[in-house]
Amino acid sequence: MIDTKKIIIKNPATGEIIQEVDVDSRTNIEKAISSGHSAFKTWKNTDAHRRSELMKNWSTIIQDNKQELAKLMTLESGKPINESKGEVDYATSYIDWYAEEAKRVYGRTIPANSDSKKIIVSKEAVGMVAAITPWNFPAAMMTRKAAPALAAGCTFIVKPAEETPLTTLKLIEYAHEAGIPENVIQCVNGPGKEIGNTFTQSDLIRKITFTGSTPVGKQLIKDSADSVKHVSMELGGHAPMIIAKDADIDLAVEQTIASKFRNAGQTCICVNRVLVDESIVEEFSSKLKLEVEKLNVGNGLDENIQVGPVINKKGFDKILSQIEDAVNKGAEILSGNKTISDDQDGYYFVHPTILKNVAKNADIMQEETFGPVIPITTFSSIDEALEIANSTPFGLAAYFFTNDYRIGNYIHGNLEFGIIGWNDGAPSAAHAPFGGMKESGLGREGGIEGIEPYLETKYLSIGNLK
Ligand code: TXE
Repeated sequence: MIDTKKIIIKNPATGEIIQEVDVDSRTNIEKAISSGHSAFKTWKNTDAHRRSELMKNWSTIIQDNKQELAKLMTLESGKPINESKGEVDYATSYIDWYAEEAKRVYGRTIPANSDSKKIIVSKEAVGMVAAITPWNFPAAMMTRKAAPALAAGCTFIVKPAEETPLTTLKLIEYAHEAGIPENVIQCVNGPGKEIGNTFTQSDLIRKITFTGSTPVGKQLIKDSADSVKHVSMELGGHAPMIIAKDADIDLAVEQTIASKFRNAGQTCICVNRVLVDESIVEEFSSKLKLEVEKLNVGNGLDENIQVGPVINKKGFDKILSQIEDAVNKGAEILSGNKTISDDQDGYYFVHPTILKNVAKNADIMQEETFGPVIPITTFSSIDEALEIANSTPFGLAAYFFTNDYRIGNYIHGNLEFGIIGWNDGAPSAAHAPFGGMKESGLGREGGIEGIEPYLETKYLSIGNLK
């Protein structure tokens, strides 16, 4: 919730106010951009081994403060405390990975078409980078952008989501404590649209990196065109999970739960549509129901809770309207669909819900849910499953379960998605290139690919050597 000068951060599990954060004025933001820009030359020319060392210090300080940071994350985002601790590890894994990659930004030489010439290709930092991050992974979405940017030699400014700025502010504090100069990594706070406009309108910012909804991503791409900025976009997903008739059903049930209920289903790669071969749907659904009903819903500070609240009323209403629409179009509620809400700005719990016989034209089969709901539909052939899987504008993550190599190879080859899990519901890792096709985004974060979007290519032709 925002007034003109303060962002009020509330615990989504209780509705209680945790803290207020100042909204930065446009003048403040422009000053921050200008100081980040003036720091660029020095940071870019700081040798890669030194940058790497400072990043490692940053990672160590974050780990030293893991318990405190995890608690803060649970308070502002609602996610279960064990997931918050896992997210701290996940967040530092990006810093650790790119602290090493900083030392491996290689150029090359090209054989010239004359013996009196030499051509040398080098990679250089793109300049100052502005990041806009969401609330679902307050630590990892920030480090996944900051780490490759700093490793490449870019300076960095981030605007976290209004719901969860506290984790980011802590991470920035730790970065400065680690010795990364204050104007090399900065944070500004306030409403997305205004700050987004300030970023895109600034000629000093050379790259925008964003994780969030597809409509906002499209707007940022358009606005970045005026000064031809680099863009990286990690946008919405709508992951299908295909369960073939030979699949290990117990494994598929376990992985569906692990993928779907992490962060109460508010994850861009979590399973959104479960497509099951019609011959095994009864067995799969009844096993899934048994396991889903064991999950505990409640305040994430309690170690026994697996499903916390959803982030806010907007998210809560979207989930309930998708359930209602599916039921109106013929779906059966197999489990869940209970909510707890007292209509305050906080306290929004949706119980894990399974919907069976979901019509292919239901909203939940077309739009990202961002909530703990599993819609199940059936298919009678792998080609039909692929057609359903590829039938949305999204192309981030997809999953399938089969033990038949030929079927798996065929499914893999025909899915239009950037991240694919085969008998694996948790594919994400700092050392692998995370990102989507189609309207799910542009660019990759993680792996050796993840530093490329922060680098420019420059070539030098040396002539008249003889
Ligand atoms: O997203 P927004 P919201 C999806 C998910 C969710 C839906 C809406 O389906 O239900 O989006 O969530 C900033 N210019 N994802 O409303 O608005 C905003 O301040 C510049 C998937 O939270 O996109 C915040 O920092 N920035 C996604 C960030 O964008 C703007 C994660 C995300 O907010 C802006 C989050 C503007 N005009 C939501 N408007 C994923 N890929 O994981 C808002 N922002």
